[in-house]
Amino acid sequence: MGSSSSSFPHRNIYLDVDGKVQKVVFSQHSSPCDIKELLCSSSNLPRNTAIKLINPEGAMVSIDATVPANSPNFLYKVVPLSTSQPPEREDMFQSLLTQVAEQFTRAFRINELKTEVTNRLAALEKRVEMEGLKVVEIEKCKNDLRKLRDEVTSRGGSSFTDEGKKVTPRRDVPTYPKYTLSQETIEALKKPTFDVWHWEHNEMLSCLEFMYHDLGLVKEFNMNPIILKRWLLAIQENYRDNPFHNFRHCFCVSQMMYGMIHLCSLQGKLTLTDLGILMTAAVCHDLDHPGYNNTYQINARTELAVRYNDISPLENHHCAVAFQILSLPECNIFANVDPETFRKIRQAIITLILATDMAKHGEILEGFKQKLDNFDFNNEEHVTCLKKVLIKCCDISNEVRPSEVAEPWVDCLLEEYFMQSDREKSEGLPVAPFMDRDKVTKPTAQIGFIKFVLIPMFETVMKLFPQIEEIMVQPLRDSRDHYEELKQLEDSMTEQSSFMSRLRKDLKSE
Ligand code: 0WF
Ligand code: ZN
Repeated sequence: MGSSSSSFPHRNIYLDVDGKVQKVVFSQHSSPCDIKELLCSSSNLPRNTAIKLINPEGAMVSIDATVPANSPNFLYKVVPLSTSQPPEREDMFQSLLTQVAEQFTRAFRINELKTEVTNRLAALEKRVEMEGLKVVEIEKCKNDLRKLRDEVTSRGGSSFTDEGKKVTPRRDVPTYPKYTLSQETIEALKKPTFDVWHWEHNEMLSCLEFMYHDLGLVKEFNMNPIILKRWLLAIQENYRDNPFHNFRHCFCVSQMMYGMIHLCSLQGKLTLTDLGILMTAAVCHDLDHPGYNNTYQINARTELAVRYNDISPLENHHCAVAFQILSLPECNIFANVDPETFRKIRQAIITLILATDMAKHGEILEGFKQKLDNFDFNNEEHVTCLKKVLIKCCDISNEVRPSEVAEPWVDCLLEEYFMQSDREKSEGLPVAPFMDRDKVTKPTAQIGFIKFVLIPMFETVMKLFPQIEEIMVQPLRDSRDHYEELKQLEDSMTEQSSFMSRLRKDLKSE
C-alpha cells in the first residue's frame, strides 16, 4: 500500500484535527512543501509551521507524495515541532526524509516533462516529415518546446546533453539558422573553385544539408529531414579545432566529392546508395581527429594505437565515432533503411574511411589501375576500387583549388605537423623530415606531394573521366609550377645569403 505509481493520481489522507476527522486530498505530483502547507492549513496551523505527521501508534509518517494512504479508522495527527529547542533526532530524520522526498518528486516531475518534450518532438518531427510544416508553425512548436525545456532546467533538471562526451546530440530541433542558398552559391558548390574559406560553420552545415537533398539521398533513404540536420550538427561537434583536421576540412572533402559527382556525371553511373556512401564517408572520414598522425599514435603507443593494434588507428577511430553517432536514434540518417541495406552501407563506409590512410596509397591506386583497362560500372569490385580512389582524391585535393584557397591549407597543415614534431622531439620520438620546422618549407612540402602523389593519382582517374583534366589536373600542374618557381626563388635567396656570409668571413680574415 501507498507506493507511488502513475495509476494513483490522487491520494486521500485522513487527519485527526482537534478530535474531528479531516480529509486531505493531494496529487502525487505535489512536492513535500505543498503537502506540508496543505497539512498545516487543514490543521488550522500557519502554513509555514514546522510539523511532523504521527500515526495512531506514535510512529512518524514521511511527509511527501509517497505518504501511505490511511483510513478514518487510522487517523494521522499533525504535530507542530518545537522551534525553540534543538531539533530532536526524529525531527532531523523527518527533515532529511523531506529533503530526499523533495529530490524524488523533482526528479519524477523532470522525467515526466522530459517524456512530454520527447513525445512532442517526435510528433513534430513526424509532421515535418509527413506534411512539411510552415516555418511559422515550426517556430511556434519550437517555442512551446523551449518553454517546456526551460521548465525542466529551471527545476534543476539536467540538459539533454551527455556532458563530458563528444558524441552528444540532443533531441531538440537543431538550431543552426536556415540559410537559403542563392542560385549563385548552389552553382558554385558544384565546382572545385568554391571558396571554402568564405563560410561559417552554420553555413557549411546548410550547404551539406542541401547536397543531401539535391543528390536525392534524403528521398532515397527516406531520411527524416530533422534527423539529417541533427546528424550534421553532431558531425560538426565531433570534429576538433585542429589547425588542419577540423570541420572545414570535412566540408572541403565533402564539397569536392559533391563536385566530382557532378563533374564525372556519377549520378548516371553509380547507384544512389553508392552516392550516399561516398558523401557520408567523406563527411565522417576524419571525425575526432586528434591532430597527431598514425606514426605518432603508434610511436607514442597512444590509447588509439593500443586499441587498434597499430592498424590504421586514426581511420578506425573515425569510423567508430561515425557509427557511434549513427547509433543514436535521433541522429541515424539511415534509420529507415532495412537492416540488410544498412549492413551493406556500413561496410562500404568503413571500407572508404579506412582507404583514406595514406599508408595504403600505393596499394589502392595499383588496385584501381588494374581495373581501368576494362572498367565495368556494373562490377561491384570495380566500383569499390573507384570509390576508394575518389575519397582519396577528395581527401587530399586542396591543391586542385585556386591558389588563394589552397595555399592557406598548407600553412594549416604545417602548423599541425610542427605541433606534432615539437611534441615528438620533446618525447624523444622519431620525427619525419617533412614535419620538421627546421627542414621543411611550403614549396618543399608541396612539390614532392603534387608531383609524386597528386598528379599521378588524378591522371589515373582522368583515364576514366577525361573531363577532370581541365578542371582538376591542370590546376595541379599549375600549382606544381608555382611551387617550383617559389623553390627556385627560395634557393637563390639561400645561395645569396650563404655567399654573403662567406664574403663577410673572408673580409674579416683579410
Ligand atoms: C604538406 C604536404 C601535404 N600537402 C597537401 O596538400 C596535403 C593534403 N593532404 N595532406 C597533405 N600534405 C596530408 C594530410 C594527411 C595526409 C595527407 N605534406 C605531404 C608531405 C608534406 O610530404 C610528402 C611528400 C610525398 C610523400 C609523402 C609526404
Ligand atoms: Zn582528411
